[in-house]
Amino acid sequence: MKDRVFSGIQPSGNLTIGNYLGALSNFSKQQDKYDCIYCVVDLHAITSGIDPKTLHERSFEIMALYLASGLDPNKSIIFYQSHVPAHAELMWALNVITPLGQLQRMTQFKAKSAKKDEIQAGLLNYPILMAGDIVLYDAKYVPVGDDQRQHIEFTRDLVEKFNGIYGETFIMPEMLKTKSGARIMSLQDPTSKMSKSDEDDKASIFILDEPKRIEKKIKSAVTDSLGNIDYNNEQLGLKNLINIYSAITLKSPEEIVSEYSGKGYGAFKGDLAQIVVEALRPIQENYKEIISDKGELERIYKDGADKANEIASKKLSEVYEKIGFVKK
Ligand code: AQP
Repeated sequence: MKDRVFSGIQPSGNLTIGNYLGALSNFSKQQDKYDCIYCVVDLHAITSGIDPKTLHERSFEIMALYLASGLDPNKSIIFYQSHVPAHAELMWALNVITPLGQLQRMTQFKAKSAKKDEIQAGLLNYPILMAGDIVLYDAKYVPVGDDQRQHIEFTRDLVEKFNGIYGETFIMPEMLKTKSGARIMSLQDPTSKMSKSDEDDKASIFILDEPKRIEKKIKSAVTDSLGNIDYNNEQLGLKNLINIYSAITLKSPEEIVSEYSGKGYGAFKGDLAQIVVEALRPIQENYKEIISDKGELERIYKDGADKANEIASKKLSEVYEKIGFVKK
């Protein structure tokens, strides 16, 4: 039997190349080796306070992008999280054993709650929902970007805790590392990560951005006044651009630095823009075709939900039995 892979992306905004390089581009690569389950995590997305119309549109967009980037519904299970009730149900069972202090120490919670006047419990409990997503399917590997490392560690802690209280129930998951898994930073502030919910449009390159827009954003990306191509922590803006270049071409930062040594930022940025445009072109073309056939899209996600429900409801019954709930 193949090991299982699980991952998901929130429909909380337009997908960025951070989402693409950190997560999505790795999804389809796992399909032949593993038993893959990919979810559009819409329950997570509502922690961002997204309005219903935008959530609805983004949910279709991400499903279409999953397929456009090469996910094959005959090989992988692809579905919406809200179509499988066991996600929310398992979360409750995990919620009651999670220490509050651990949730309050999570970096993502601290960063997101710092921007809010009123902090909702959903934002705090987000990592529990994520842990449940993973363990519900006995996933061994989780392909996520580097920014999610802490959430995977949290999931591992929770597995240990649950298994310790109720006996061996969940598999210990691991982050699936890939070559292009670097953390991509904002083009306008290279100290914060590129995020789909960033309000500054120039901070992110979106997968569906037109070529001219991509060129413009890369040209206006923040660099420095040193003017020499180098890879170090004094030139964080440039370092981030080199990471993007490296993640797409799989050339090492050292190779890239030596290729551009003596050339200005303009030449480097021009080439990078072309590399990004060409990497996204096939996905954008596939996307246009897929999104125009909503009927087929619906058939795919409904079929995915049926398959996911079958696996998830069995696991939830096992969990409920371990906890001591009376069987119905
Ligand atoms: N900047 C990034 N670099 C590398 N990987 C990234 N990911 C996100 N941003 C980067 C990876 O993309 C997947 C998307 O996960 P998500 O949508 O569940 O949540 P997220 O990490 O919170 O993504 P965003 O774009 O920052 O969304 P918002 O703005 O809504 O919070 C994950 O695998 C993540 O590692």
